[in-house]
Amino acid sequence: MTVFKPASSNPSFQNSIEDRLQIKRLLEPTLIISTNAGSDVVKGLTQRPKTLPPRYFYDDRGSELFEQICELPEYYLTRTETKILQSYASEIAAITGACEIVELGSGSSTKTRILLDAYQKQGLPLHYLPIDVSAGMLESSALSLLADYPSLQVYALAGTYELALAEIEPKQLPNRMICFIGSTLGNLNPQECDVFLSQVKAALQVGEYFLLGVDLQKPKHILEAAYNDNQGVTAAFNLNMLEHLNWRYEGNFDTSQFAHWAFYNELEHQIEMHLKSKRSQTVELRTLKLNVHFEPGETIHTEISRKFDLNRIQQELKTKGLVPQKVWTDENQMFGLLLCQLQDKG
Ligand code: AVJ
Repeated sequence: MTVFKPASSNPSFQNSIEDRLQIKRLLEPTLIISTNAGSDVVKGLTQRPKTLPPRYFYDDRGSELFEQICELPEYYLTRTETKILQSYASEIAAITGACEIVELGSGSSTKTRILLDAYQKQGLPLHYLPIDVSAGMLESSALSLLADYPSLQVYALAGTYELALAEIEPKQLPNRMICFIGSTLGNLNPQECDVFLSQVKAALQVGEYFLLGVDLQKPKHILEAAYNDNQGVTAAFNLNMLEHLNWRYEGNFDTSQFAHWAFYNELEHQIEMHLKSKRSQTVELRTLKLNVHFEPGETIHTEISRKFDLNRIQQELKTKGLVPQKVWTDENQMFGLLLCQLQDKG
């Protein structure tokens, strides 16, 4: 269901914010009940060890908590990637030229502003297609961007990457760049990563671009501090997933009976986040007709956050026809930004 007003037919007239905004919801609550959505939760909570998909972090509250994480002194990722973007955004705009900026997991779109500024400076048209599972976040960030960029057009999609990548509107500009920044790729295990990159490839035409931000491998103490902050914001973010399930599936998780647990798995080069049951307890999710029993100390695995090797990820992208054109990093090689071009569809 799309609700928007047709753009003004008089081009000399400055279009209002509503005229420049489209939001399409691929995740309506009714749709969720009528399809088999939630089956991922049932599957995750009935296996051993228990798991939940990380996208359940991002209800409106979770998206806000993530914004707070980005500001934490221990969480170097956002700050570092922002610096890299500030240094190279004009180069990115020069390479891609006029292009639609599709952003997966756009959140608050704060870093996107750096790109928009660069395109605007070069006199390029601004078409932005943010995709996020949090519709509230999408709407508020789109409105704030539209107020600040008078020529910006926003076509927002509320939904999962998979749904959204298959639903992107026909292109109105010569080129397209799919942006996946913030190291969200790290949430996918190697197999899911492979599937995802194939979906990106399928959504692009030869000659189009993929901008990828990845967190790089580094000493354990730095990584573990970033996921166990002193103020407990990451713990609140992890626990909020249970509140989200309570809301979405009429659950009765008591978050005071679970604890945040995050560590770096050096063998797999990944941060793992879990929620640990403080006691024996049974939780009900009414909508899903599911009762879940927890032993004391039993865990739910909520997230992996993989840390990448710049050479390896470049190789992997190449096997998908996504050939890195430019690879940038910060002075301490904490974070990497790669601009790839799709060179073959084969
Ligand atoms: C948004 C997936 C990149 O893995 O660092 C932050 C999410 N989890 N703190 C990350 C997250 C815990 C974040 N990503």
